[in-house]
Amino acid sequence: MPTLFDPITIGDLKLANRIVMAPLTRNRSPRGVPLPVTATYYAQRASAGLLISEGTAITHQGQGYADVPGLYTPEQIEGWKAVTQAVHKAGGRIVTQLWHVGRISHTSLQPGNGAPVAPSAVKANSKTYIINEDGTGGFVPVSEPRALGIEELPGIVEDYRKAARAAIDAGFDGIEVHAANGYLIDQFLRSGANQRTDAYGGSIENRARLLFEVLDAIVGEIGAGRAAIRISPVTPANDISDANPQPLFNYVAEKLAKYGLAYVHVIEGATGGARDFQQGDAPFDYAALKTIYRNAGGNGAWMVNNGYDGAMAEKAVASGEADLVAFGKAFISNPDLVRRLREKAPQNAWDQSTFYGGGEQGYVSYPALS
Ligand code: 8OZ
Repeated sequence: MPTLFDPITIGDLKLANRIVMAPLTRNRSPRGVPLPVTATYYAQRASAGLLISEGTAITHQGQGYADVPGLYTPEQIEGWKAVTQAVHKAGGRIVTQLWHVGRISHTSLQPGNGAPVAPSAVKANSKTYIINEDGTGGFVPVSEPRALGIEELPGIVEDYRKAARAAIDAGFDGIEVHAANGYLIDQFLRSGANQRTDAYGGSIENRARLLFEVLDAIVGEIGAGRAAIRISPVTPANDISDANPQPLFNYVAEKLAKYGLAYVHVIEGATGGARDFQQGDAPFDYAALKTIYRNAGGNGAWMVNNGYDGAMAEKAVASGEADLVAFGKAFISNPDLVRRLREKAPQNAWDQSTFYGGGEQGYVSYPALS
């Protein structure tokens, strides 16, 4: 019976254990450039089997929040090099999460202060975080998006390919495509945000087309063993919805099987909220999703996330339900979470007020066990 603390090989990566730091937005990268303190932050957490970076914009157009990092300028790539070197020196592994927010953005964050882009010109009932000219930050409603022209989509696929290459140049061990939480790829996937009538809208196959074009490009560029994906079949995050998510994600899982990705990362339920959250007529069947993936030949690691504590995680791995478990907020406040889980030691509480933006407090200030 495998335990949470056993090593595992996933794709091209050898991990020391099955505990993963989930991607966590921290808004501490002015101009999209990770600071030296960001290297400290990730290196402090390097005992995780795998670190997944915070969502990292593939282009300026993909930016949706103030001070989130990018991978599209030389300065950003240099900034990340210091991070990946620090993590590797500490014995860890780190992949980056490639992010295009689509409609979850604000004109002030976009090139030329233009409208954010989306599958359709449907505004989300959602907010984003911006920093005003006087330096104060705050949440504001997202801006009205414009629908992407079909002729623009190859450019977006190309942006993902370039960002995957930039990630490898920056020293990352691989990439995770952010196809979750109501951002661009999820906006194409799920019917609530996609009203297109061309080859990218309507049928399940059409709505999933952009995702698979992106994966084809990335896998062609860096290989499947360093590529992965994150999905969230029923989350309502960022006002996203689908009337019938099970067949949609069953299709996605079956098609993912042939890629040979390092892992498939599934957010179960509402991101950061109820695990039994439901969209459509029936509870989502995650076990069925995994079975479809395995039966279709999918051999990537199955990573689960959302509200796991140590006991749940141990059970998920021991039973074979999951190969890897990703922890979010607990990793913000416990740099040595792996040790605390192993020793069943008490955990530091997190301070929500320092999640987004700010300096070292609440970032690199949480103590490890002595
Ligand atoms: C919280 C704040 C900003 C962004 C996600 C990237 O939900 C995010 C995110 C979360 O995936």
